[in-house]
Amino acid sequence: MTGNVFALFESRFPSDRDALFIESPTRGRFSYGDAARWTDRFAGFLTASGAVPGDRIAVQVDKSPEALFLYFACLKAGLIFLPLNTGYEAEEIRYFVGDAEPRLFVTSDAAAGAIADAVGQTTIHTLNADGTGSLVDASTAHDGTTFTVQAVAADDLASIIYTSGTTGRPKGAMLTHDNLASNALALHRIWGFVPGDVLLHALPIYHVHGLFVATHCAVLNGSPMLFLESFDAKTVLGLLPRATVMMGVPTFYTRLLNEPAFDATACASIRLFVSGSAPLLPETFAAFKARTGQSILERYGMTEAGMITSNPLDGERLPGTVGYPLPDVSVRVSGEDGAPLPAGEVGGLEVRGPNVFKGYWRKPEKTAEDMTSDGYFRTGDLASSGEDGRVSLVGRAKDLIISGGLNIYPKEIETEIDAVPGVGESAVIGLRHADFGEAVVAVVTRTDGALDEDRVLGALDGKLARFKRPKRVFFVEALPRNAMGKVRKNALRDRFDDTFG
Ligand code: MLC
Ligand code: AMP
Repeated sequence: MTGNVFALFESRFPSDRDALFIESPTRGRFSYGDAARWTDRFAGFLTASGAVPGDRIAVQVDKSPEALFLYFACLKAGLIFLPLNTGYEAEEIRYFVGDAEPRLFVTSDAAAGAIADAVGQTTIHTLNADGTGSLVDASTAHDGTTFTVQAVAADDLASIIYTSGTTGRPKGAMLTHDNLASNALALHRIWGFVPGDVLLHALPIYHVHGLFVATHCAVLNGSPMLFLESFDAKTVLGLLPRATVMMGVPTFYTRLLNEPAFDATACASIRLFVSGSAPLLPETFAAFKARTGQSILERYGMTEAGMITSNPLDGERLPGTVGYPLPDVSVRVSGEDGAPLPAGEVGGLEVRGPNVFKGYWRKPEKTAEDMTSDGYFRTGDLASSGEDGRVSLVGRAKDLIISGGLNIYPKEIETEIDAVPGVGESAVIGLRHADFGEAVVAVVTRTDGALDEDRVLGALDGKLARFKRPKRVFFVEALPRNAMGKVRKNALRDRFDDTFG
């Protein structure tokens, strides 16, 4: 019995291979048989090109059915899938390639020129959202061939996903086949997937939410996915009557609520709305319930540990809480001295279980720093746990902004801004934003009085993904500091609180 998670997936493909797997408004219909064929084609090609188990395949492409099949192919061939947000710019790519040393970098034809220098000597192939590209052409000879699942150990790596941090450069979180399998099986069970379920999939597939949580549930259920290239509220509204489950970040739900036509009738076929990746505001939960009669199920997770807790499918879904630990997952709340805290007290949330990653790629000291001696991972989230084990997140120990479900670490942006000529120093903060939940803002002191917002932002071009760019830059005489010399970001947040209304 192999530990390859793809063997589990394949065992759940419907026996009728004509059964629908993906329906895309732009790309049409792909059956489970199509998925199997493309997976074998890509796996055969990658292997014939010399890729061997353990090699990294970096993939920065727009969402498409073939992009998902490339992920499957990597799993099946024992290669390590390394997805990258399409927003990452050349300088960010240069770092990822240097750190991960992928055997192959897959990009789009449109982006290939801009990143060529950053990718260096690494072989490049292309895969475009319309299903064209050199990867497709080069793999033609493998179409229709059969590829046998590569035997791997359950704790061999299936994927590396980069996550940023409060200090230093992004770190590659190493996820094993068993991390993915155990989490997928748990979610499939606790969210009660049943024959006939149809998943509305509008998330990107370069982060754990869209790639693992959503896709794996559908595959384990042998279900179809209505697969959108990106989230568009009107398109989603049109497709909802054909779906039974939808997963999204809170921005999806606030945008749906902004659609006057969104009501109980529009989502009458949906049995489950799931939210995660960022806090779902209790007012959004309440507005959604008032409009549709449905309670959004909020769950909590992170790249390093997959899904950790979930509100119940059958019991009460409480706004402002993230529910109970998944089966086989244990969580605890610890004080600064590392001792577990009693129910109700706020401390650092720690997690242990088959979902917890193997460590940071080539960073054993960083991995050791974040693990306790008894095998718990320190999430960096602040939480309290109720008497019944229900978890509430109450803040973050890490200086992190979550904007539209994407994590942004201020330090990374401050470092770039501080290097701009004419800048004295900077502090990057997250401010309340009706659409993104939090929006990035930079507060800057200048040594050159002529420095303006455009020049600061222009200096970030090519260096930082655009979703990380401050939506505003404010200039101040001096940054407020506490007695220890630390910037008082709370004071800045209060001062600029009403920037976005
Ligand atoms: C896009 N932009 C953003 C942004 N997304 N800015 C801040 N925050 C975001 N999240 C910027 C773009 O750079 C662009 O700016 C402008 O907004 C319009 O871009 P767009 O592509 O048209 O945006 P839109 O389609 O509206 O995208 C917004 C979104 C998307 C919320 C639909 O970001 C999204 O799908 N988010 C989901 C992210 C996700 O999957 N998170 C899960 C991580 S896993 P400019 O300047 O270029 O014009 C995780 C673990 C867990 O957290 O628990 O799940
Ligand atoms: P990432 O590192 O991109 O995987 O993001 C993980 C982080 O997202 C977690 O550590 C939390 O801070 C945050 N997060 C995920 N789900 C939730 C949620 N339901 N509520 C609040 N924060 C969340």
